[in-house]
Amino acid sequence: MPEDNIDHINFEDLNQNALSEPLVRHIYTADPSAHYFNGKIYIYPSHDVDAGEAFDDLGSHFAMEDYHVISMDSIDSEAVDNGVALHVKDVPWAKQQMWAPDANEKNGTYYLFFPAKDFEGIFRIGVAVSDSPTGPFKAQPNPIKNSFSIDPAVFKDDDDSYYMYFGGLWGGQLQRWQTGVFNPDQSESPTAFIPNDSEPALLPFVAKMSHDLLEFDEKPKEIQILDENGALLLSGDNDRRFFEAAWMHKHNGNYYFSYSTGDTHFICYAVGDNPYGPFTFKGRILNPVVGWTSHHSICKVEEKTYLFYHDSSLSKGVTHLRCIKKAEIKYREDGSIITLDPYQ
Ligand code: FUB
Repeated sequence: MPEDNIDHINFEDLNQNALSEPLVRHIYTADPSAHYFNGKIYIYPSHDVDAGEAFDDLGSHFAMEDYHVISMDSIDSEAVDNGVALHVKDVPWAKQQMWAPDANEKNGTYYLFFPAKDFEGIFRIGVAVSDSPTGPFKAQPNPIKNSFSIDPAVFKDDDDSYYMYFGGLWGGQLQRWQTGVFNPDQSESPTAFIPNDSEPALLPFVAKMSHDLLEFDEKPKEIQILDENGALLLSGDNDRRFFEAAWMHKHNGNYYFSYSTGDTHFICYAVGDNPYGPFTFKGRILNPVVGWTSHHSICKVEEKTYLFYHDSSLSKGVTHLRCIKKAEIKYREDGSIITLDPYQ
């Protein structure tokens, strides 16, 4: 149910039939990256605000300035806002647009990973550090070397290696990095440099993290997403190809790479046998929500697995004023995920 259809939505009916309720209502939140640390749930969302920027296809209206960490004692308990965890004014290299973050823990230290535009208007990914999962976080003076684009998701594998998955099209600038160097074209067209429909789709990236989690340990590698015949998904395969919002989780020893298809508004997944892929497309996790963007994380809490996602229901459909939600996801015997409908 993307943005252009909202005139037809009766929000009272929609909320009554919604799969789940907003987790918090006093601020707008989006892009929830959820983790289970020491028996509690911590959610690292974007903090949506209305900064008065006009809507455009490069996402200028997503003019967020800070992050708040939301915590929950258990999956059904109240979601608590722990206040400002990091503000853009305290990030030496960042100018604006604090987009979808993630976090992880190593040896009792917590790391917040976040994209923001630098003073040249280029999205980079930074790290900020705290001794508490709720912050406040102290930003490193510079972004991660060789980082680019948006939507970092940092996955800890069973052997204690950490990998960052990232990338996002259009306003996320992934299409500008095809030569390995930022293309400074000023056309401001979100689709400039997107391959033709019959060419392979642009791919997200993964990099193993250094031991201190502050840098990449290797040059980021492209992640292949293949169809059922082993061919790369094509750029025109809009219902299946990667757009943004990467996430990685494991189930029964397999690696599930999930992501948003952006302008077709699905959360999809592909499965592989190692953290680098290739991953074979398997299906949808979540059908379109109210609002243009769809973004998620997947977090195991005790024996169950939950999808954390967002929609724009709290603001009655305003694209950049979203609210985070959660719902249980279930797997079939063969490992496939049962698709969720956000409204019944
Ligand atoms: O929240 C800003 C951007 O919108 C995120 O980085 C994207 O994933 C989309 O949700």
